[in-house]
Amino acid sequence: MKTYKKMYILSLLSIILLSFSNCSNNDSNGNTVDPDDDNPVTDEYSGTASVSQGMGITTIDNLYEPGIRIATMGTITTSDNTIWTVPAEVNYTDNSFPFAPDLHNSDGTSYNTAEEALAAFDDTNSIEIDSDGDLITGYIFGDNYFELYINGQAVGKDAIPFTEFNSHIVKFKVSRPFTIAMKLVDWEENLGLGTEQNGGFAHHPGDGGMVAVFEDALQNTIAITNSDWKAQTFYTAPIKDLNCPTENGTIRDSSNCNTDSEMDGTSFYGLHWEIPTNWTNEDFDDSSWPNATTYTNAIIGVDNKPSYTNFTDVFDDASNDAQFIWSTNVILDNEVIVRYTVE
Ligand SMILES: [Ca+2]
Ligand SMILES: [Ca+2]
Ligand SMILES: [Ca+2]
Ligand SMILES: [Ca+2]
Repeated sequence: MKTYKKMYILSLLSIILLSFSNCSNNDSNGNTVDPDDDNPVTDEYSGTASVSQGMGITTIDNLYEPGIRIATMGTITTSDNTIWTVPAEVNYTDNSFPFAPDLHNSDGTSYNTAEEALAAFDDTNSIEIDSDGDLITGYIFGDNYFELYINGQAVGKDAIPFTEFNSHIVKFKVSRPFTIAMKLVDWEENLGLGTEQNGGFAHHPGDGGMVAVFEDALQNTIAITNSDWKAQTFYTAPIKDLNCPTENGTIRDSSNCNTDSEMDGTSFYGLHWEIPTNWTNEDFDDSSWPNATTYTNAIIGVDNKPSYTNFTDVFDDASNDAQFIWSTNVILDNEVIVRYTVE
């Protein structure tokens, strides 16, 4: 996690001030109260995450000016005094991390078919991992943002962090077996709250979802997203009641948590877990991670999105039907790592 020194000192100061203001053992009616009752985190939450409450602080106003929704970024301090980047730490502004070429991008290049995109692919955009490897093509649609690594090497990032919805085609040269590792982000308008304005509500919890197909040079499908992939969440919000999330081994389960839209999200909580440093590598041990949960096209809601529907021959191929995947909660889990090794 990134530390912003200035902000850290400021938040420390505000925590000190807050603790002073909490020193009074009398509530507004003059009754003596147990100071622990003021700390819902220690009183209610029993999981392994760091817990934030309320809105984060904006550090980047908008990552992507042409976007329909504003792709803001920021930080939030959790009750254990750690600072987290929200919605996720990403490499969007890092020029050394390549943008994935467009499959369909309303602000860039849009192809009508996968075949057309493949024929037009500029091979200088192909990423070499192994010089004597196989040439692999990947088709990816992510709601809202992804970063793709193959064997720990950065291969492509999503051109549009939030909206409009877009899709990508990537090519890379690698020897099999190889490991696909992706950071997936369901972006948010209200930092740390996991919400966006939608359907007349100021705080609507948006959803995620990612589908991908990988083919060899002969256009044989060698990998599709499905429940054989691993998926783990590292940021879950909004949480309205700290009693609702549960954990069973590595499963971070928020399926009991309320997902209704609200007008006021100022008291919402967020759950943050540290991402292991070597998560992109082929030798990272993901064996204890949960398998990915699959979601139908209807649940993700892609019917009206040409960045998906133009390419259903790839994404919905009857003999190799790629599934939308995410962690166990496609609404509340907002930063998810998925991994899969292609034999
Ligand atoms: Ca995107
Ligand atoms: Ca969400
Ligand atoms: Ca979304
Ligand atoms: Ca499909």
